[in-house]
Amino acid sequence: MKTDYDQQMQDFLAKAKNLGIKVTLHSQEASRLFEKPDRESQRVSQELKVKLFTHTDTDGVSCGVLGKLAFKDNIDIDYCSYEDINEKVGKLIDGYVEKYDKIFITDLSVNEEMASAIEKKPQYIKDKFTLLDHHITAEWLNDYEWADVKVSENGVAASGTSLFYEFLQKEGRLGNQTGIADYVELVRQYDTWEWKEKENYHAKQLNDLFYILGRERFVARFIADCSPNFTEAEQLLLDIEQEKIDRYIKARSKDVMVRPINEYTVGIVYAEQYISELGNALAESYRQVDFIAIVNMSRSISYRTVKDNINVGEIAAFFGGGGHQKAAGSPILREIKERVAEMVFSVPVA
Ligand SMILES: [Mn+2]
Repeated sequence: MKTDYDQQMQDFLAKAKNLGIKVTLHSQEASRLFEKPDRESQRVSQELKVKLFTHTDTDGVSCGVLGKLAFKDNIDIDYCSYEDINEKVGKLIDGYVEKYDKIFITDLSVNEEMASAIEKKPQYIKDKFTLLDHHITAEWLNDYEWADVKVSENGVAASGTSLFYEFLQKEGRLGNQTGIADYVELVRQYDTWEWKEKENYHAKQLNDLFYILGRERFVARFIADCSPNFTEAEQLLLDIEQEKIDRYIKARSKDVMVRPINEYTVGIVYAEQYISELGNALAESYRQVDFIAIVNMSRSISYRTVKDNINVGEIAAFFGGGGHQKAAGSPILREIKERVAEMVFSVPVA
């Protein structure tokens, strides 16, 4: 892969030679321009400047870990939600796309408007993009050459991290770091909720550890050692956390409002923490509802169901979001937050 600059230089040198002009090159520059193609591609791969847009959950952030392992300091990572991904990608393509050789979007997707904005760019810019997602609501993106959306592979449910891992492996960009395959598999099992069926609590605890450590510490921990075997200190933190989770679920369970939404009966609850765990626990205990909607006013709405005839991905899509059949999410618009704030203070409570 030649850069535009290299091509221009080589054209210039060829012209100069034809005209009989002697051009003296700095030796480093000369060897760089006249390297054999295989060495050249090695050089480019080392210097490749990479941008990654990825999701903010354990699966998305683990794509960040893999990106760091593969590209070291040459990767800039932007953790995004469904609310800001399009704006961020838009800013990149209109402003600083030239800065990067490769742009990944993992574990979440752009909307139609942004997809066609990418598609309208010249081929060399489109070629920089690789979108890897596993959400069924993003399958339409497979019409684009630069997108690869796979919900499952060979009958195994995929996750953002498992897709990115496979991609990087194929490209030969990862070494064989101890435990990396185990780490990726646990992230996949958690994200696809397969851990539940397999009763693989290690996967669940890895996700808990992500929330305990926070994004920066989690990334640093797994870059340094991607083995998912917990240290003694990590295990203690996890035990303390589990006690907190159990208490939180018990308290939130008492606050569920059962309401009709469209043709469904829904259990609605306000909560900000332990969303997946809470959603699952409530869906298990409120058997009379079709699904659980967890409203986190400061962020978004999460949908969970344990019923096979309900597809919360479709319901979330109806409210401007997306996701899977049993777990999905949609944003809360600023306008709605403002309306709720007005309502909260419109009725004085004696
Ligand atoms: Mn995911």
